[in-house]
Amino acid sequence: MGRRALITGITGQDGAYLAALLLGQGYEVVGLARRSSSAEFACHRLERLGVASDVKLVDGDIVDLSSVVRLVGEHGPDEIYNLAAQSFVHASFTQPILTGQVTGIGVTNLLEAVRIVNPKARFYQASSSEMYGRVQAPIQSETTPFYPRSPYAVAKLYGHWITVNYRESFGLHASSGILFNHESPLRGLEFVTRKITNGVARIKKGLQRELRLGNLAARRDWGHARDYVRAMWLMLQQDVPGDFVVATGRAASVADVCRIAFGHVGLDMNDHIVTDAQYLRPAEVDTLLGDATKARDVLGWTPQITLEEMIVEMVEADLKIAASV
Ligand code: NDP
Ligand code: GDR
Repeated sequence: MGRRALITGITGQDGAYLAALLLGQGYEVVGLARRSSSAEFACHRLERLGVASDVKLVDGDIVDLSSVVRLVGEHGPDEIYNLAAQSFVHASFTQPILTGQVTGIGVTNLLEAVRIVNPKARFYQASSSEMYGRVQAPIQSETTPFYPRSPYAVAKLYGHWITVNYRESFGLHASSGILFNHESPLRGLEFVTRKITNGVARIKKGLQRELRLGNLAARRDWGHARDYVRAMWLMLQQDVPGDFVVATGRAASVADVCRIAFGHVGLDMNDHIVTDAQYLRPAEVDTLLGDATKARDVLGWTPQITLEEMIVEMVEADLKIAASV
């Protein structure tokens, strides 16, 4: 019998890559998507990967317990991947309550649905390196203490611990993936890597002259979303659920990403970057660097795509988009 997966957040970056991965493995994929007045745009990422017609989209919202209970009951998934979130850190400072409801309490809604109607389902929670915030160790692993620095990170920390709690309290097969930043050509335009690659492409094509950014010194451990969704799937294939850091083990600054992206098209970043205080955050996460030893040893997972390869892939994809404007 084929396996069935339910993905929340299927219209986002990771949702698209994970759907493609699972379809390739022969899964039936059901995706929870919010009703929208612009539904014609909702599937653009799934369309870019050529899988939009292969997934079954169902209306729902993870804040709405009744819709989640109904979906988990009706579709009886073997695996549930909770990728839905208000995921933009900057926006969480201006919409802290919404972020808490979606990114935090939404996780409990799903776990309640699993516990009540389908306790055999395996559950994945999309936790985040942002939970380390003001880092308590130079390299962060599953045992490093957390110190969240934004309403988003506080909500994710709640989501992480409620997942651990349901595993320990009710014996659910619930795993939490503590994923460090991962990017791709499907990344939302507001996140810094895509903002840079899109900006570089538009500058190269003469569509804009400058690129306005915030903190160029911030350092992140950046990987590729295609690599990272594989780690999610591997977590749910284990006999024993757990928590796993997923990271490359290499950090680079926002300025480094600019250098790679501008360099690829033969431009000097110093001619185009303008720093703008509106992109600074009330509390910043200065640096993150992950230790994915457990993921390597237990899951057999290692990243395949380098930062340079990823940024070049993103610039090339954005050049194509800019050329069609
Ligand atoms: P995106 O922002 O691209 O996607 C978020 C998804 O959540 C979208 O499909 C969005 O739907 C959906 N969503 C938002 N609110 C709700 C709601 N109330 N009910 C149902 N769906 C909702 O995020 P990514 O794909 O980048 O990330 C996936 C998950 O992983 C997120 O939880 C994120 O916080 C987490 N994460 C991401 C990392 C990264 O570097 N990308 C690193 C660590 C964790 P819509 O299209 O309608 O807006
Ligand atoms: P992050 O990603 O906050 O790490 O969260 P983002 O790309 O937004 O910021 C990364 C770093 O770049 C700095 N920065 C800017 N950021 C944005 N967005 N725009 C700018 O102009 C800019 N200039 C500098 C930021 O200050 C920050 O330090 C992402 C999200 O996907 C989360 O959902 C996920 O949990 C974490 O990654 C891991």
